[in-house]
Amino acid sequence: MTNAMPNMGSPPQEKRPKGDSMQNTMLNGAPNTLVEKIILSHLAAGAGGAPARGEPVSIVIDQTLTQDATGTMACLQFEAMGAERVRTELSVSYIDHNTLQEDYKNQDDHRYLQSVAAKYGMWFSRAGNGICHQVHLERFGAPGKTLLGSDSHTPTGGALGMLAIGSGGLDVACAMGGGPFSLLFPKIYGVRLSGALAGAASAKDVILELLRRETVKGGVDAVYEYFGPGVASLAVPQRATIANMGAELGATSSVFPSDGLTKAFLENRGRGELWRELKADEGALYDKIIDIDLSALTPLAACPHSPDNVKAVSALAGTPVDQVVIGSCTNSSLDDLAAVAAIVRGKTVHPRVSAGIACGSRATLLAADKAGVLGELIRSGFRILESACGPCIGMGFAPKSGGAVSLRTFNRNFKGRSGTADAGVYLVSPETAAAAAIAGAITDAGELQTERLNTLPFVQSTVQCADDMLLPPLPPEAAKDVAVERGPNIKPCPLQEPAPDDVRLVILYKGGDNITTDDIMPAGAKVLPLRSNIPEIAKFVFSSLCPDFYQRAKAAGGGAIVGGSNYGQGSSREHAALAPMYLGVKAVVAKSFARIHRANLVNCGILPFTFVDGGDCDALILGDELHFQALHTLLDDPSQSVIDASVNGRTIALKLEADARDRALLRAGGAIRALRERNA
Ligand code: MIC
Ligand code: SF4
Repeated sequence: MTNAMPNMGSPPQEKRPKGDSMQNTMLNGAPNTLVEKIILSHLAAGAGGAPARGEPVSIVIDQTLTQDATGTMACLQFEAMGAERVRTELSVSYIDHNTLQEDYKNQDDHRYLQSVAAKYGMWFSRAGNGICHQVHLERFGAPGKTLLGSDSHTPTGGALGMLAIGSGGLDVACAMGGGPFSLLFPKIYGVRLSGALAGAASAKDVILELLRRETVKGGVDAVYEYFGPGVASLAVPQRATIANMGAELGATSSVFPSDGLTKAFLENRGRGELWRELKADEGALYDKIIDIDLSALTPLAACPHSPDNVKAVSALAGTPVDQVVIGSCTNSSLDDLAAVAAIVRGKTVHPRVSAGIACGSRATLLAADKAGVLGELIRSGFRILESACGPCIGMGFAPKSGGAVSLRTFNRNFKGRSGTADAGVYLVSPETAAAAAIAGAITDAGELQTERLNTLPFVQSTVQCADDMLLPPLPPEAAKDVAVERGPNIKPCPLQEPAPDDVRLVILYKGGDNITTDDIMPAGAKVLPLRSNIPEIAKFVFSSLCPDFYQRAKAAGGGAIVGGSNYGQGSSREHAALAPMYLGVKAVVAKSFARIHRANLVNCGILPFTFVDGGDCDALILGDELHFQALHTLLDDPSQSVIDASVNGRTIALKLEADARDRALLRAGGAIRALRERNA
């Protein structure tokens, strides 16, 4: 046990795993963490006895969210399941990613999604209303609920004490149909906060500090649960910044207790009746405890090209800056905008800097208008971009060429994601971004004298009008007459073949550690409009890392991919599995996988192998042929997890860590085929 500190008035303990694997903890009757409480209160029917950490568990999903870039596939899959109406307490379809509308494609997707929402009983958040996570937090999030979203930053909702998890669209489609969500019972890492933020340190610096310590793979199959006296010094929007960017740790989710500040947040938005107090039990066990003294934090920046490449802003001071963008789903509260306004008041954006605001919600923009914040930002020279994802995924506002330095309050800085291949993106707090916008160089905002604004009254007075762009579900009688609108770019979701027994797979691509889903299936203004058309978007698989991947895959009639550790980190985009599947990829062999991407591979019937004892990765080279025999025996026998593959006369042992459900999906050729088989 670590030196125990009060956990909201009670001592938590660090659970020390014995041996190399995690100890199974019987949950019922023992003191529980908040995460355990939410999971236990949502166990799906037939889930059996008390689940143990590290073992598969199925939970009931109360709420779902989809966004347009992943939502069209999710809705096509939902339609294919034949349900008449969503069966969740609440499902919301957001339009926020593909809003550039360079031609008909994006708008066709919007109309398709709007008509599906009307037909099947979902809420619909119109383009311009804001980014799914920010709007969901403000308008729908509720303590103690489960939320599954087809976007990796769904855990933003953890700021309200809900268990909010990102997944592929197919898993969300199943949850919309009333199905449970299956996951590994996560490890639970306690983050004990003490002190209070001081000077120019911001909530963003809390999560950057955690990324510095834990890295982008530190949280795989874990949930970070926050507790300790420092929690009470962080308002819900600050907690949301931290929970949002927990996705960059690779975590399943991040969860804060629901306390008096949660109550105030909900009451200020006219939703006070949803509040309930939630916290961990005295003596709850954590797999490890991480201590952060908020008062010791100083401004930090995640340097190019990874969110865990964190340095002190003071060490980067003086670096010339070409672009500053504020907003995204990470830093879009009125407090964030007010902090920027306080710094830029009476000043003008430096001539070298192109500055923009991509605010995550229209409600925040309206409140910022009332508070006089928006006017201050416009006056100082910030360009007000649409309330949407925009620059965060290269949908406009790309930096200049020649190694531009872009400071963003966003959550991802993968190479090329900004739309400019050689730009270097630094992830920083709104305060650090604002200081750089004025100075034209990275600057410690602590050196500037600023006065904060009390934003609360402006939030309260804008709640009502912010609902105008949300369309509520239609009643069933009206819904049944709705015709679904399908534009010509919306193509059916392709299917994988059932698993072969004996197969030879050419290695089409070999990458290193931390390959992102942006690497596998890039986003950006050119590619994103093709999200509803797998045959077309497949032409862009690995297009920045391996420009001839498509031709290679076509010529070989499919094959395998080899990667290092944390393969598929980053987004939830199913397209990073669907498009390779369409090109005939049947296996990915990696040192380890990111959680959501691994689940997406299985849903697409792509075998996710790891190396036994981490070995043999170096032995595999591009163009090698992996010969698998008796794959059916591997998939049908739950006691078997290792298979020998022959490669150019050698044999390498590969591991398939898969539970019964995964094996069934892989055998059938993916989740849709498995579902069809079951229904037949
Ligand atoms: C992202 O931030 O990478 C995205 C774009 O929001 C993705 C979803 C997508 O690719 O559509 C995510 O985070 O899951
Ligand atoms: Fe949108 Fe960026 Fe947030 Fe993804 S990370 S949801 S692209 S704002």
